Amino acid sequence: MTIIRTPLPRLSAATAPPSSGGRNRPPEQGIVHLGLGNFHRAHQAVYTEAALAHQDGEWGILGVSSRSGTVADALRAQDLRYSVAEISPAGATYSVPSVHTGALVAAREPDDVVAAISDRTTKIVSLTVTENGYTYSPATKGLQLDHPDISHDLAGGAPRSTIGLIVRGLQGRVQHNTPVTVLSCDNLNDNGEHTRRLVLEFAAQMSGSESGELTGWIEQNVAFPSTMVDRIVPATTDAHRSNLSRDMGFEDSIPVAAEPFSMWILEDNFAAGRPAWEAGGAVFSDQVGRYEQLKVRLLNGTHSLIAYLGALSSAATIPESVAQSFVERAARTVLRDEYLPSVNVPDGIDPDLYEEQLFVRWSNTALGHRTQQVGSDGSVKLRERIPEPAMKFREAGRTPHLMALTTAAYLSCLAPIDGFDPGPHAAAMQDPARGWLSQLASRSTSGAHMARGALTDRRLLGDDIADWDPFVERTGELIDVIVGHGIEAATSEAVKGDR
Ligand code: CS2
Repeated sequence: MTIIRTPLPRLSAATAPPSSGGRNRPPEQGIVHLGLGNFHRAHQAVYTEAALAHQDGEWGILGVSSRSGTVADALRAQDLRYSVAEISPAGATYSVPSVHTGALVAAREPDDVVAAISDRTTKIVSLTVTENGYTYSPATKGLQLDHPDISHDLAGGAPRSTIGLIVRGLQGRVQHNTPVTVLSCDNLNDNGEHTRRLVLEFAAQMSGSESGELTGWIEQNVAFPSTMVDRIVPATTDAHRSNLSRDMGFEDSIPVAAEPFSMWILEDNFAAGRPAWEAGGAVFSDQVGRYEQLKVRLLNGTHSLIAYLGALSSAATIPESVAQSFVERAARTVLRDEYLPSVNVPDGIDPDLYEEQLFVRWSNTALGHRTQQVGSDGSVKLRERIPEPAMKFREAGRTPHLMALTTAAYLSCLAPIDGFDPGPHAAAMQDPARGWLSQLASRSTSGAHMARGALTDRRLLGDDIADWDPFVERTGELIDVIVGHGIEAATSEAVKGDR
C-alpha cells in the first residue's frame, strides 16, 4: 500500500494561531530592531507580544538582519510569523508572536534601514548584534577606527557597521528633532553607556560641521538605557523544525527553540516611551549593572569554560559537557571562587539558588545547545567575561586558575599548537581572531610561547591581562598540560589552584 502524505501548510497569517490578547491586526511600528537572530525572536519579541496583549500601542518591530537574507526573506514569506518552542525535558510549548511589521537586510538595503531609524515614528532602536557587532577595541573600549567597516562608514558610504547605521539614522532625526532611545540588548558590561560612547565617538569622527551639531543633538535627545538580557536560545536544527511540524501541523522554516527560563532587567530611561514589557515579566530596576555583572560573569563566564572543556572532551552539547564530573567541578569552582567574589549581587538574589538554577538550565538535554555555538567568537566574548573579575585577583596578588584554564582551553580549541587535535567541535567554532591566532600557533614552540604571543597582543583581552605575567604564564603552562596530558589533567591541575 502506498501512503500518500499531504504536505503540511506553511505558517502564514491564515494558519497561525491567534495572537495572544486577541489582537487581530498587526501593530503600528515604533521599534527598529537590529539583529533578527534567534535570540531577539525568543526574547524581546516575546515580551513585546505580552506587552501588546496587555496594552495596545505603536510598538510593532521592523526587524533588520545584518548580512544574511535567510531569516528576513522567510519571515516575509510567512506573513512575518514564526514559532517559538520552549523546550525542556518535560516537553515543548509553542507560541507564534505577531509583533514584526517588516524585515530588512542591512547589507542589502542600508538606506532603508537608515531611513527607518530616522523616521519620526520610530521611538526605540534596539540591538542584538552580539559582542562582535560593536566594532570596539578591548584595549581602549573605544571605536575600532581601523576596522574596515568603520573607516568605510566614516568616509560617507552607505553604512556597513551597526554603529554607522545608527549614527546615520540619528543624523536624519536632527531635522524633525524627535527624541529616541537606543537600547542595547547584548552581553556587554554597562551596555547602555558602552553603546552611547561608541555612537558619540563615531559622530565626533565624522567630517565637517555636521559632526559638532550631531554630537550635541545626540547628547540631548537620545537615551541609552542599560539592560541585562537572559535566555538560552540555541541555533535552530532540523529536529526542532520537524518536531514543530509534528506538534503544530504547519511548516515553519525559521522556528526558534528556547529554554523556558527568561529574564530581562532594564533601566527605566526611555526618551520617547516604551512598551509595557513588564506585562511579560521584564523588570525595571536601578540595579541593572549588578544584574549584568552577575549574568555576564556567573552565567556567561562559566558557560565559556563549559563549552571549551566540553569541546576538548568530545562533548557536542553543553548538557553533555556539564554532565562530566570534572567539568561540573571546574564550573562550580570558577563560578563560586573566581566570579562570585567580584560581583555586587543584586538585592533579593540568593547566589546559591542562582547557581543551582544555572546548573539546571545548563543540563537541559532536550534543547541541545552546542559547545561549538557557545565557544564561537571567544575573542570578543572573553574580553567581557574575564579581565574585570580577574583584576580582583591581581590586586590581591593571586592567580585565578580557572580563568586561566578558560583562556588556555579557548586557545587550544581555536589555535592548537604542536600538532594537537582539538576535535571537530572546536574545529567548527567561528571566531574573527582565528586567522591571526592560527598563524601565531604555527610559530609557537610551547604553550608559554603561544600564551605570551596571544595575550600580550592587546587585541585579545586588553591591557590589564597583557601586562600580568603570572596570568600569562599560568595560561601557557595549562596549554602545555592540555597538549601533553589532555583536558581532564589540565582541569584537575587548575582546580588544585595554589594548593
Ligand atoms: C552564551 C550566551 O553563546 C554564549 O556565549 O553564553 O549566548 C548565553 O546562552 C546567553 O547569554 C544566555 O542568556
